[in-house]
Amino acid sequence: MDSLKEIFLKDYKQPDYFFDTVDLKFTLSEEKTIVFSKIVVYPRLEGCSAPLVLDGIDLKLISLKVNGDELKVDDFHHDARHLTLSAPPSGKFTLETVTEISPQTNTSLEGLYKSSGNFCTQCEAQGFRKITFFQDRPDIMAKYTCRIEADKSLYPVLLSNGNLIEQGEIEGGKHFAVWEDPFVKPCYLFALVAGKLESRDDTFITRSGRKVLLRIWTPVEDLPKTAHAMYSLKAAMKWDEDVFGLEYDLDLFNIVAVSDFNMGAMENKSLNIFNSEVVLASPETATDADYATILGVIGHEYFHNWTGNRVTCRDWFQLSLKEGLTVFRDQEFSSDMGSRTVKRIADVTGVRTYQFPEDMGPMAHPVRPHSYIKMDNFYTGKCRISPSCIGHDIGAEVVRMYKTLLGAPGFRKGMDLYFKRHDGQAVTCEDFYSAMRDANDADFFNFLLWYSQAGTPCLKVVTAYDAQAKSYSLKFSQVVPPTPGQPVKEPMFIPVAVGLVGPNGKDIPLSSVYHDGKLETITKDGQPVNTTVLRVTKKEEEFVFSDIRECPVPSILRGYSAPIRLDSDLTDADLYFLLANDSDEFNRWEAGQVLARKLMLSLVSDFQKNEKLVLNPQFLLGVKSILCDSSLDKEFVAKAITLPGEGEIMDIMEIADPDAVHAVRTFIRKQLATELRDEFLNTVKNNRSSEQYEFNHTNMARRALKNIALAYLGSLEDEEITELALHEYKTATNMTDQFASLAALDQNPGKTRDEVLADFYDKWQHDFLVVNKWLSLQASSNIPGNIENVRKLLNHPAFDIRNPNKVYSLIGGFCGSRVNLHAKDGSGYKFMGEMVLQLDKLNPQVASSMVTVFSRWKRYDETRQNLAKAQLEMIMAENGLSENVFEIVSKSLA
Ligand code: 0A1
Ligand code: ZN
Repeated sequence: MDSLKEIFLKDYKQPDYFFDTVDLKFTLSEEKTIVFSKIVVYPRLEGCSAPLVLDGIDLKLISLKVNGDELKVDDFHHDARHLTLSAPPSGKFTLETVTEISPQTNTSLEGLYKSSGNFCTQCEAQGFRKITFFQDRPDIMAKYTCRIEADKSLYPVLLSNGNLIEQGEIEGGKHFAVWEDPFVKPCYLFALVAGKLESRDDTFITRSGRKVLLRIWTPVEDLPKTAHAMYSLKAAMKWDEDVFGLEYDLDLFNIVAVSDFNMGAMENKSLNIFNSEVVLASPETATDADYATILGVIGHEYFHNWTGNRVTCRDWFQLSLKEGLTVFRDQEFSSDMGSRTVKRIADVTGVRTYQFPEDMGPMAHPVRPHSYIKMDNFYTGKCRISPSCIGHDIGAEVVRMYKTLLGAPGFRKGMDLYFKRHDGQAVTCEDFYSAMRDANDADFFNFLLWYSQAGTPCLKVVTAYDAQAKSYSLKFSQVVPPTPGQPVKEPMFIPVAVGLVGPNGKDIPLSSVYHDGKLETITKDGQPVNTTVLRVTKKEEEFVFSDIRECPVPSILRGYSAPIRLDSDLTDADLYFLLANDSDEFNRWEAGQVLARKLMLSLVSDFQKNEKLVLNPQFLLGVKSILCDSSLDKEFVAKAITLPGEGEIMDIMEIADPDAVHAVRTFIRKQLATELRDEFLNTVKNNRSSEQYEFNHTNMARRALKNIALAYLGSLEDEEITELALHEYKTATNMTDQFASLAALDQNPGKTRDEVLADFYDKWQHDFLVVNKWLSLQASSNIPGNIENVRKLLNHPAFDIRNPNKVYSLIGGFCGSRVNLHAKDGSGYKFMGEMVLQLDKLNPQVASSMVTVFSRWKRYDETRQNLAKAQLEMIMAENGLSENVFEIVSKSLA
């Protein structure tokens, strides 16, 4: 692996040559595809004599012409990665190449490839270089045309970006289509689709009266499952106009669903390509969670049209410029379409489950990395093990902090200025920062550190009430832990939203705070506020509220106003008080989570000392009061009674102990189910679906509550409960309820479990998305020794190692069981090692997402460390390892 090159942000140089127009022609056939490209090239500076270096991987060069003349062998150099023209003509010139590629054998699913008989492309981040020779970097923005020629009966539909300007027949049963994109774009937004597809059509009238044709393309049998995606698209278009004044800019918007796709979806200009998992839904086959994901991902890709496409990234280090911002926008969209609190809880859970662990491992990197070997590895978060999430959670949190600091109107002003300044450009995170700052004349102090410093800041707070002075003080101290390459950190600018809750459970109005030797007024429009945002910027710092007549309980970091770990001195009594009273619903939930984390950690320590586990009765009462509070939103209740995940607890332990954490979480769940059996039974009975499935918050919340109650009950090995779950399974009228009852039954090994799993497969074997749920449920089972079952499933006809969704379901699903993945006999690690090597030969992106399970091996005990390290070394020793896997394994072993 000596050819590996680490690329550094500090080495960024503007290109010597720009591209003006790019005319592409594809002749698609069964054996090979020929790509003709004609590019108008011009130098950035007059008189430039630099070589022109084009990227190209797995391309067969057939012809190379400059200004119409074939180049002589001495005038260019071609190796496995580049085509270099040593002395291009001065001034503007045309460059024509003809290349041959083989989409049929492309299992990496980047570049041009085939999925279920159809041609499709994936070019982000650096897949375009697998299609033709090009300066494959996002600051090369050009206008494209694309002519596609293919057999008409096999590929009746031919799509690319922009507008269809010509189409017709060619001899030999072939046909063609020519597409023209009027907007400049980087090559990563290029797309082509050719295949047998049908579309669901609809229209959207923009606020300026433009009529846009909306088309969602799928194989004909899937068309009925595209209604929700179309609803989501129209809702997203309307939302972006209402909230950001952003209108769609072409007369046509295409979405194509494909079944083989490495990630969730891709925002190619006017031709979004989606993993079918995040498009197709019907009440019978998709769960509420699937419906919500589809809404978010359709919104996300659509929103990229402005944040990513019209304004794009200068280089891949700026990825968060488009992803952080667009994830933030899709989070806001989903919040406005459903429950803001519940969405916030889900997003923060995502940050804790996927981002924080990464921050603690060898791949820890700032929001804007300083270097990479393979850019694909920086698409982080859950997106790397499941298409249902986009990742970039921390980038989105950084964008959210601008909004927290500026308020919604100030944030909108910043967005308006950003587009005014940069439409049609490839820019940097600083450009976004400057637009936010300049539009508001804001002082952001050292906020830019959020882009350059890695690691999750830990903020400690010590509180004190002075009854005599009637003042309340919050003393903050912050530490940013060291990460690879960044041993010493500076203090960060942390916006901390704070409210003080009085003994009556109501917020105390706040009008001033003493800080840094000054008394600052914190009123809004002359009125006291219930929540204020403190600007914590130093290593140690104190804020004192005056005129506080009774001792309050502070509600700190309301709405999770910064992506940090908070360590406060609040007592259990304070936390129970907040759980019952906080006006900030997010912090109400958070108080419960902090209590649960404390409880779980103390039980883990009992477990490790072989002491008897006993559930704190106050915790039980807390759960009971939330469960039985009919004034609360049902989905909020469902979230509030869900214990933190096993991973989250392992992350806060000195040495992660998967067995202890699993035993403790199982114990608490069983205890709660035993003690609150009647309450859970009533919850199930009172929240059954009687009406037709509808995607709305009230109905989804009811199902969420019913199903979490069922899940708790399912933890009891008890005949009555098994009967109940079986009844729910048999009478379910939608997948949400059916799958939840299956999952409840799945917890206990035995005949009923086996029968119901077999029944489910029988029913759904024709539907690959439902079958994936079935694979994933079994794979993630905590039943001891489940590895054997997973190995068996590798040979099941439903599994195919070439399909990323199936890999994420079965192999990724297996990683969901911490006890089996980290089994002390090493069987889980051995399995994953084997799988990574097999996958790497086929699809390096998918392989590298799987190999991340090893990256935090140093967090475990010595036995596990040795077992995991042995697998990493075994992978490292493999010949021909991809850059993707190499980067993660080498950094893990370093
Ligand atoms: N830009 C896409 C995510 C994506 C990234 C990389 C991919 O291939 C390596 C594919 C998709 C989005 O925002 O959804
Ligand atoms: Zn995105």
